[in-house]
Amino acid sequence: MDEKANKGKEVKEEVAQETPKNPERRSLLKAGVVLGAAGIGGALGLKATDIEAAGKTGNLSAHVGPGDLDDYYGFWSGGHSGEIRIMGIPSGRELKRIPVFNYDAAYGWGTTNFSKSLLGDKRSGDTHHVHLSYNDGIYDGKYAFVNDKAQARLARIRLDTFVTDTITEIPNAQGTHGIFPSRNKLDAVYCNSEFRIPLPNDGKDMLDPKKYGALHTCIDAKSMKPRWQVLVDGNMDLCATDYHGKYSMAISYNSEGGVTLNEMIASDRDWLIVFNLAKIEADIKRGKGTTYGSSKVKVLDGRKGSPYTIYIPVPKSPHGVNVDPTGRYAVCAGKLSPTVSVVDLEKVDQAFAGKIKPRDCVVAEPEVGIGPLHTAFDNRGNAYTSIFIDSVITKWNIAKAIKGENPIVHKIDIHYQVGHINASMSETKEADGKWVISLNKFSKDRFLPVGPFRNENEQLIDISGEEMRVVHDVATHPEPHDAVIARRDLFRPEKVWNNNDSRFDLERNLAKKYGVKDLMTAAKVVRDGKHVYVFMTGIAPNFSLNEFTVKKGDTVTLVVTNGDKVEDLSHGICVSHHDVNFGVSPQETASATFKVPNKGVFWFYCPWFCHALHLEMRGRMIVT
Ligand code: CUK
Ligand code: CUA
Repeated sequence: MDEKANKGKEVKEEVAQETPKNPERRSLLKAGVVLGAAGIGGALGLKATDIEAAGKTGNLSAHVGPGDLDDYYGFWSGGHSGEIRIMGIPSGRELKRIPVFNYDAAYGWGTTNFSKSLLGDKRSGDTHHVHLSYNDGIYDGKYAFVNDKAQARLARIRLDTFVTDTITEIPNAQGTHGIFPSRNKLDAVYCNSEFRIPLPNDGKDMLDPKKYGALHTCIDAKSMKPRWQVLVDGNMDLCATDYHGKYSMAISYNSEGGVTLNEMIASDRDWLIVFNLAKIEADIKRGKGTTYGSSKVKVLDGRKGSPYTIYIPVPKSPHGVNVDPTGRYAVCAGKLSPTVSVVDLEKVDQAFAGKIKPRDCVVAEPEVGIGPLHTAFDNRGNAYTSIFIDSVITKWNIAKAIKGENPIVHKIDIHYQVGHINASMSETKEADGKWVISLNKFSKDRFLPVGPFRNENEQLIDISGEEMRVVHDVATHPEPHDAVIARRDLFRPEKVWNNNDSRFDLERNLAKKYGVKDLMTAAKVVRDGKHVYVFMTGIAPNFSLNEFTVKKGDTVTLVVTNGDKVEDLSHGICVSHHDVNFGVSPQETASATFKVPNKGVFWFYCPWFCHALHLEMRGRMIVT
């Protein structure tokens, strides 16, 4: 490996020198990103284009006819939009955008008092990883979780109503990136902080990166409160859990602890860190651990040599870690090494007990292509690894890799530069081997050009046969980071809100305080000093109030309930010139609070086309 690594360095320099002055996009990308990867291990000698059609391809169709429903829900990370998106698979139809860390006028996310209570004054996020809650290795249909890398937060989305219900700030963390929930039951969500920072980050030790640290955080999946944190070496990237609640795992690069690019990629090997959850929980229960700054969350020291962790060496600046549907193997993608490392989780206990070396848990390390990032699985013992630099997906057989045979089954070109990949039900024990989605970072020539900021491309791949087959290009908004494809029968979304839902507690309390008996029929204006509370109901095509009067300089809280019980009949309210606009779906209540700085007449209106007389569904706010 040493020799290869040195060779890698030479090639890196060569590549840098060879970068042309006006490089074509693809070559620029290769030169810029390949860095240490190009030379290590050399070329595989097997190009996608060289592969002869050796077997049968599947014959699944992405066509979902008018009126027909998709077989799967897709849960898509919205990347730097800060939202998540719900897709129909295999059609690729975008069904819904769920605002999470972002502002969204359609739903009034960032406007309503409920959403503001979660967001504070932040309006942006960077979502990377969406995962669903599990019971016994299968999605339980209750929640989705998503990280915000930008501001170190974790959000929970309810899947009865497909709305964000909690956002948790992770203490002592920056760049919260990989997350993964427990797979045995609804228990915890493990979150990796990628960036090493001074602990506490209060102005001390800023120029001494050796003292920086990164924490692996356990968030309770029910309360969404942090339970504990563990300090580690390196920068954590992707996260995974086993199927039994014994381990969480973190890929860790920059074992060097460097702060510049060259420092960060100096070592041949970094790690898969495995956390011994029982040991950690037991010591936390005993009151062990320290705290940093104002956070009360206990932190255990899990750096190398601690009883809480083992550090399994894997090459090189690794990126993804994915556990196969049998639960036995964790596959670590090499990124700057053309290999994937197969870790046998059944050996991990022996490594914790000191009976074998951590590296002995690695049972195979096949070469799969230049720049491997993430791996998905079918139900026939095959793995599918996304290869960023080669722009291919490599299908390889896990058992063959372990036996030391050539494991490569097929490679397929994708367009272009795939990041994440996932397969239908891949992260459950019911992986079904039907579809792979390739989430590509570049679309280049695949769609009509739309200016310098292009859409990106996702390709749906039929994996039901021996060979893969691209069946569909789906243009997507930047940036598709990760996605989960889950069978539709696992979800039972509500059609109408339950008007007793705890989500409306704030509005219900206001109603109680100001003598409004029933929000479903409310029509009341109450003044409390300089604050005016306006309660109204929308039932198509009317608001229960045609007008209300306030005074210049007042603060207004507008509580609006959709009194209709008819499925699909949304209303909303938009107050002209006051930056207030939010929707309410059937039996939902929401509120917004705003200032009225100027005298005048301001029409409020329903912005959702709810009725033939929708345009007439409006009234006046009179400011005297
Ligand atoms: S990371 Cu985006 S390609 Cu944030 Cu999951 Cu690998
Ligand atoms: Cu109600 Cu339009």
